[in-house]
Amino acid sequence: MSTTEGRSVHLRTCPLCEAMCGLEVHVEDGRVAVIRADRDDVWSKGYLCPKGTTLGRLHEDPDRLRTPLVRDGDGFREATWDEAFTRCGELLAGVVAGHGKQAVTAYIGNPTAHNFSLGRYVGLFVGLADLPVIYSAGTVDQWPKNVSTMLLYGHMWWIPTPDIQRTDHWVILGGNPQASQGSLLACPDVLGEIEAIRARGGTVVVVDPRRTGTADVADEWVPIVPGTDAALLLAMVHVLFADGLVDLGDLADLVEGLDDLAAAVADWSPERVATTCGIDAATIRRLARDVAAAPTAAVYGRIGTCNQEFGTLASWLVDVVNLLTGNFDRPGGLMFGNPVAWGVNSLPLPDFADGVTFGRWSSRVRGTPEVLGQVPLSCLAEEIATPGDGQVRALVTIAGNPVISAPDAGRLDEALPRLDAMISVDNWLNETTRHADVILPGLSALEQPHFDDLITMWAARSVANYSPAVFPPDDDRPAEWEILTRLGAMIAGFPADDIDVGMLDDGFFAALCEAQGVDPVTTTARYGHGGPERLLDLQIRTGPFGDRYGEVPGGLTLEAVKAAPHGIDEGPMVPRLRELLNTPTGTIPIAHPYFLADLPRLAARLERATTGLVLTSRRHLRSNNSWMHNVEVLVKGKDRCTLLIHPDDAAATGVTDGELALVRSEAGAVEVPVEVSDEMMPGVVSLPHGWGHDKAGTRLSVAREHAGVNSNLLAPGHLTDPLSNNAVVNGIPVEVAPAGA
Ligand SMILES: Nc1nc2c(c(=O)[nH]1)N[C@H]1C(S)=C(S)[C@@H](COP(=O)(O)OP(=O)(O)OC[C@H]3O[C@@H](n4cnc5c(=O)[nH]c(N)nc54)[C@H](O)[C@@H]3O)O[C@H]1N2
Ligand SMILES: Nc1nc2c(c(=O)[nH]1)N[C@H]1C(S)=C(S)[C@@H](COP(=O)(O)OP(=O)(O)OC[C@H]3O[C@@H](n4cnc5c(=O)[nH]c(N)nc54)[C@H](O)[C@@H]3O)O[C@H]1N2
Ligand code: SF4
Ligand SMILES: [Mo]
Repeated sequence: MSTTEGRSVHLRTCPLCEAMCGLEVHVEDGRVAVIRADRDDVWSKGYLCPKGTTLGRLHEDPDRLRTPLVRDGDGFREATWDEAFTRCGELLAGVVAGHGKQAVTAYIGNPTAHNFSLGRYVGLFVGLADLPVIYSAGTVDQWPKNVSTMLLYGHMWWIPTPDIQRTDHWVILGGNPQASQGSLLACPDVLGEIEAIRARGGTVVVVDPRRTGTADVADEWVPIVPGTDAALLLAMVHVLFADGLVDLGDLADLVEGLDDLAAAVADWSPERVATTCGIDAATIRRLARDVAAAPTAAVYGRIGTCNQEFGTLASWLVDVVNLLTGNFDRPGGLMFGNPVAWGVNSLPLPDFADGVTFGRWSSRVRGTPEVLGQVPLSCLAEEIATPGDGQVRALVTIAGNPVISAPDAGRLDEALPRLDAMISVDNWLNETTRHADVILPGLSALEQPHFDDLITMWAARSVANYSPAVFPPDDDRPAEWEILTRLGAMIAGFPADDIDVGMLDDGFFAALCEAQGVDPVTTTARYGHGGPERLLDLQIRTGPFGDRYGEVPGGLTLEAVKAAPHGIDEGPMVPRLRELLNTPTGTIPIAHPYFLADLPRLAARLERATTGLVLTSRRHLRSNNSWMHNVEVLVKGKDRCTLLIHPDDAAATGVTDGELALVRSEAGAVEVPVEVSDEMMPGVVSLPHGWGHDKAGTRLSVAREHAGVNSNLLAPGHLTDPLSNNAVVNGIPVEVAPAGA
């Protein structure tokens, strides 16, 4: 921090997305005066987006909760922390005593991955609570990638990422970094990297039903019928084999099942899939040949390839194309990140030590077999609403807004009031938390330190950047790690007024020390404090660049990182496959039977005619899922919650630009303004997700004025990718008509 003339400047990593931009927070008279980019940040070098400049507004938002709220009739009253925790204890103990732990569940939302306390301690919550079933935003996001990564490399979170800073050819399927800033791909200024790829003679191709802002700066846009990426990729693999372009490079000894793969793709010619994908066979051949011919290439699939009917096949095949063309685990291809501070997620997964078994249990109502410990998020509503043994009666939401983000959102909204107990760890009274009995708010981003760990598992470089808190918390409010520890302990059966958070935290820390091969007793004795900061020091010191508590002279410590306020850069990604590979065979089963068994389902898709319109999702640079629409500067101006539709489809359905359309699916209907644009391919319409802020009983004064509609009212909950249990929110059949017609 530097101080001049009453203004202090605090350096800070933006926690909002994977770009992890370095910011300068200028504070005057105890308030944020302005937020600018930190040009000297070793990672982002002066890059930022409009959201990063609003951290002060989020902090100062009068609607942001600073005190626990406890239900009082139809509304809420402010409560002390003691009161709130006591109430949580009563509620949870009541349900556990009456119905057992099977009646309790939790939902873990997206900001958990971006929050200093939550990200490090949600594991302790889950461990203590030991709930039979939990839900997360993962099954509306990247679960297919977790499955393919688990089966191919033996760990669900070591997801390979495109090395875009060194590649010559980047193929993007179902990702729009112009809006999202990159996902499962941490790199600041992705559009700048696209420019750089092209400037060094490389090419960038975007495969997407929409001509996105990313496609606008790429060399080529290839429109694709939603949900058919797996067919496209299979045909590309077919071409690689047929043309003799398969070259595993240095990984030949590690890849197992090549002949099975060749046999499986033999009848997946480009001609066979062309009509289904809406891409002609010659283009498919060229796409495959270009990947093989490029000096280095990275094929990358993101949420458009996951939140769809064949998410797992597509996620698997993305990696297959990279593997087959020698573009895996080498600079310029797909690589594994090398975080300075290992994350709790990156540790070996004891449940899967002997390989993966899916379907160890099934959901009660729908009978869906679990995948990697989760069933579809859309099951939650029916598990609450359907009476019987095992009915869910208590729910803890942690930084999540499933009433907006879950498919079949209307059913969940109707089910939540039936719960006997609902506790939300959340900073706003929003569409989900308005159903809670107790809301426990965390600190604002500026009131707590920050250091990313999970996201750096797929970061372009090994960077360490610690941000101290800018403002001290208002009072002696607990941090979220303490809240999670308490809630976990309550579910475990500890009396609410007799929970020793410090002791539980020490136990957690000791277990993590042991996992890292350092002595828990002497290591714990080094610290006079617990919590995430102690954990972070362990993460850094036992990480790849760490000092291992003195064993490695000159190695990194948290103290050393703190002494470098613009961050420390330990260089680009390095090959790590041989170190990380953790499958039971010690090889990559490229033709794993779990994937091959799904090919008949894809073949059946080829027989299904594509008729009518289908709905897809999109993001906008100025939104962040559902929760930043309460920031006036981000929502003012043009309405961004619109139905994008191609001019031909607008003409055919009779809808008009700027007028309301009625969009109807088997799950529900919404009325939304139309935006006619040839950026959509014909046959596909698009709505942003994260809107629909017109519910009664929320405290979101700005968002309410810019409510938009919830696209998940249209997403049928039964549509899932059966291999991963991931939701299908792209490619939903819809009808569009002028509203009121
Ligand atoms: N149709 C459709 N649906 C989708 C998607 C899509 O593309 N299309 N995308 C899906 C994806 S990828 C995701 S990740 C999910 C997101 O789904 P969710 O995680 O359920 O939704 P968010 O909107 O991120 O909600 C974040 C919640 O955390 C709270 N919050 C924000 N910051 C903090 C904090 O620091 N601490 C605490 N305790 N709470 C905080 C907010 O108030 C809000 O309630 O949505 C999914 N749903
Ligand atoms: N500004 C902003 N940034 C964010 C978020 C946000 O809400 N706002 N959310 C964050 C989160 S939680 C996530 S998970 C990431 C997601 O990051 P991205 O994956 O980049 O997400 P989107 O920007 O939604 O881009 C998805 C693209 O997939 C396309 N698509 C839809 N269906 C298909 C299909 O079947 N096939 C193909 N090939 N493409 C398809 C859509 O048209 C869209 O262009 O973004 C993160 N960053
Ligand atoms: S791109 Fe924007 S939201 Fe993402 S880290 Fe940078 S400033 Fe924050
Ligand atoms: Mo996400």
